Parts: sequence; C-alpha cells; structure tokens
Amino acid sequence: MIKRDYDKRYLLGGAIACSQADGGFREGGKGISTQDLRYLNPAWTPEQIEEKHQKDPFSKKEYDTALKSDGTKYYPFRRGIDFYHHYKEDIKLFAELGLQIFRTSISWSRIFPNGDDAVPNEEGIEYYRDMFSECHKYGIKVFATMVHYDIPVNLVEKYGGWKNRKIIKFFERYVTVLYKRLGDLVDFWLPFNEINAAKFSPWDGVCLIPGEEENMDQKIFQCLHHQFLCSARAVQLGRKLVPGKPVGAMIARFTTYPATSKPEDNLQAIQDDQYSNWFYLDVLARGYYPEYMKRYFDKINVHIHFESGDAELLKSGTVGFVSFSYYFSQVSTNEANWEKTAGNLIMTKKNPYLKESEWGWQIDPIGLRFTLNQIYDRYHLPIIVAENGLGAHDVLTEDHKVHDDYRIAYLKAHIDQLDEAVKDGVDLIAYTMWGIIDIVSCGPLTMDKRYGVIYVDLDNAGNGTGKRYKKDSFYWYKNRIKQHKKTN
Ligand code: BGP
Repeated sequence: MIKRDYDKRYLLGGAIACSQADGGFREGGKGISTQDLRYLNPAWTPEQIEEKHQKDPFSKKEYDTALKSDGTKYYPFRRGIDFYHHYKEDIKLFAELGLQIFRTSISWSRIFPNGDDAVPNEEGIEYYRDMFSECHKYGIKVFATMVHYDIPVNLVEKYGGWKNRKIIKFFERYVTVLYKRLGDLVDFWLPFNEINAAKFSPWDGVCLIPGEEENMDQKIFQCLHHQFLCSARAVQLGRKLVPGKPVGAMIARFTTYPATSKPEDNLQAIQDDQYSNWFYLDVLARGYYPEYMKRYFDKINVHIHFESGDAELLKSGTVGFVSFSYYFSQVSTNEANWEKTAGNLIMTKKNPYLKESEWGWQIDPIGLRFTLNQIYDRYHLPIIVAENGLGAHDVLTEDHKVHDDYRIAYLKAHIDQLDEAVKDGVDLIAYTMWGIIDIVSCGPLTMDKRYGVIYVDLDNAGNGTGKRYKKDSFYWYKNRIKQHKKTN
C-alpha cells in the first residue's frame, strides 16, 4: 500500500512534459532526443530538410543551431515555452495557485546525452535538482515521468531504439541515476507516459521511423515488450533505491462505450477496450500477458520473443499505482461505416450525446467517473489522473486577460466527477491537470491549442514576449484548490 503523509483527500495539481515545455534543447549538455525532431528520417537530403524547414518557420532558430553545432541533418521542431530558463518564475506561479503536485518529465537526453554514455551529464542532474527543490520549497509534490516519448536519438540510430533488447540495460543505468541522484526530491515515479502509444502512435511511443512500416505490428509489440521489462525493472530498482516512493503505470485512457445494446456492439466494445487499454495495464499491474491477447496476436501474426527470466521479471515488477490521461470517451460498433470524429491521436465514432472541443474531442466528464470506477474495480490500486484538460484557442485581450469560461466549465465538470468517484470508493491519489501553463501541443505541434490556466505570450512561430499572464481559469482553479484543501 502507498503510505500517505496526507489525508485521504486527493491532491490537485498540474502537468507538463519536457519536450513540449523546456526548450533549451542544445543547452546544459543535453543530447538530441527523438522529440526534438519532426521525423528522424536518415534518408532525407539536406535539401529536403531545408524545404520542409521553409514551410515551418517555427523551428528556424533550433534548426540553425543544430546545423551549426554538430553539422547533422536533423530537423528539430519543438521549442517549448523556455521553461528551461523560466522554471523559477513558473513554479512561483504554481505556488500562488496553491498547486499540491506538479508532474513533468525528465529528458533522458539531458541525463545521458547519447543514452549509452558511461557517466551522466552533471549539468542535467543539477537542472532537475534545482527545479524539483524549487517545488518542494513551496510544498509542491513532484510526480516525474522518465520517458514521455523522448529518448536520445543516438539510441535509435546506433541500436534501433526500443527494437533492441540492449536498451533495457541503458534504461536501467538511466533509472538508477534518477533514483540515486533525484530520488530524495521525487514523490511519485512513472517510467512511461501513455505506454499504449506504442500502438496508436508508434512514432512517438516506440520511436519507429518512417520507412519501418513493414511488419509494423511485430515491431510495435516487440518494442513494447522491452518497455514492459523496463517498467518492471524500474519498479524493482525503485523498491531498493527509493523505498516508499511509488512507481506506477500510465495509459492514454480510451474510455469505451458500445454504440447500442446490440450484442455485437457490446462484444466489440469489450475487445476494443482490451486491445487499446486493458492489455497494457494488465501486464504492468498484474504481471503477465492476458489470455485474450494470445488470440489477437495469432490473428495479426505477432510473436513476442520472450527470453528466460522475462515472465518472472514481469511478475515481480508490478506497479504501485495506475494512472491515465483522460480527454474524451469513444464509441465502439461492429458496423463498418460510421461517422468519425477526432480523438486524441485516434479517430473514434461520434457520440450523439456529447459535445466536442474545437479539435473534435468528445467532452465527457461522467466518463471520467466511469473510468475511475472501472480501473479501480479491476486492479484495486491507487490512481492518479495524470492528464486531463481542454485544448482551446484563447484570446489575450489588450489588457492582458484571457476570459476562458469554457475552460472553467470543463475543469469544474471533471473535478466534480472526481469527487463523485471518491465517494464511490475509488482510491484517488491526485489529479494533475494537463498543460497547467500553455505549452506546445503534441498533436498539431503549435501554440494555437492551449490548455493552461497561465497564458504564455508566444505564437506558432515562436514569436512573442514569452510573458506569462493569469487567465480567468487561474483564479477559478486557485479558489477550487483552496476549497479542496479546506475539506481535507
Ligand atoms: C497526450 C500526451 C501529452 C499531451 C496531450 C494533449 O497524449 O501525453 O503530451 O500533449 O496528449 O495532446 P495535444 O497536445 O495534441 O492536444
């Protein structure tokens, strides 16, 4: 069981990820990561890259820097909000909000620039020590993701990334350094962001590269097997090196409803749920591959290469909590033609009972209570809602205000459902709202889609003052947190 130094009431917080927020991608000894690049396509000529770059001024500065600094043909695309240089003032704003927990990710390439280096990069370690200490100064707990999609590019180029079992050793080395050097400052550990991204976005999840489409499923699931083993090792090492600090699992939760009461639709819903959600958590929380996947693997002709000791490792490395991102719910049907709408990185069937965000994501607060109950029933492990929020076009007025009542309504509706789920008996540890401060979005890769309660004055091309402004939702969230703490 997780030993809590706070009462039963869950913590209210905020989340970001390094590759979408930090910037400073060639500073402080950092190596290039797979999320610093639009595509890692070794076949591209410098001319092709230049052409792409011309169409995307957003990356101009980084592109020039990358070319100058190491003469590579990489095409960096993420600038972030320069959190790397602003974390002190940003964390001060989080403290003003009353944030109880802050989730961010550690960039592997800041700790081991090439992934296979013999010694870690001290500057990288210092950066995180400073940032996390700053959180603790204000009483904010730290929830750290070890891999939010990004790994050092060198691991992909030299070893084939997640395809190669050798990555497990490099990951162990990375995790050991994290525990030993940052372990006193981190309260909750998460080896992988949205581990099911392996399947729904293999370019992000398991760092496959364009040109690797052949036998894609085989590659995806073998890579994933290596990630499962890494997660289990992170749990084992955590027990030894950071006892009492829980290590968890996370998926992008695609809450699934059957389209009708037709038996075929219900069966489809169960299967969709198994293949896109449960499989991943079942392995990490129960410690073995579920039976239903054997049939699925046969169907798609996938054979996982297990080595001796793998099954035992999975069994002994089960996680201490479960977490998920929750943005929308989806509908399952066995019919071939259905009206589609965009979901987070996937397409889903339209639900006539729900409204959509500007990006077509179906807003479903009750689905959050539904999913919390489902997950708790299945594993009886404490839960963190690691991401949830509304991406919207925000307008900064001349007097530097953002009147985002739509976001307030969204957050209120979802947090109210957390309270309901807790009354249902769900053991909820924390809620870390996604993009607490505006960051570069993961899908569209722009600043257009903003989630924050803090506005950052940067546009898609990276132009702007970079100044931070409090949106109306800032004051609302601050008050909600205050009320929340009172009822503890
Ligand atoms: C999740 C990712 C995040 C985040 C979020 C919102 O899948 O873990 O990194 O960005 O989705 O997605 P987007 O930024 O595309 O709106």
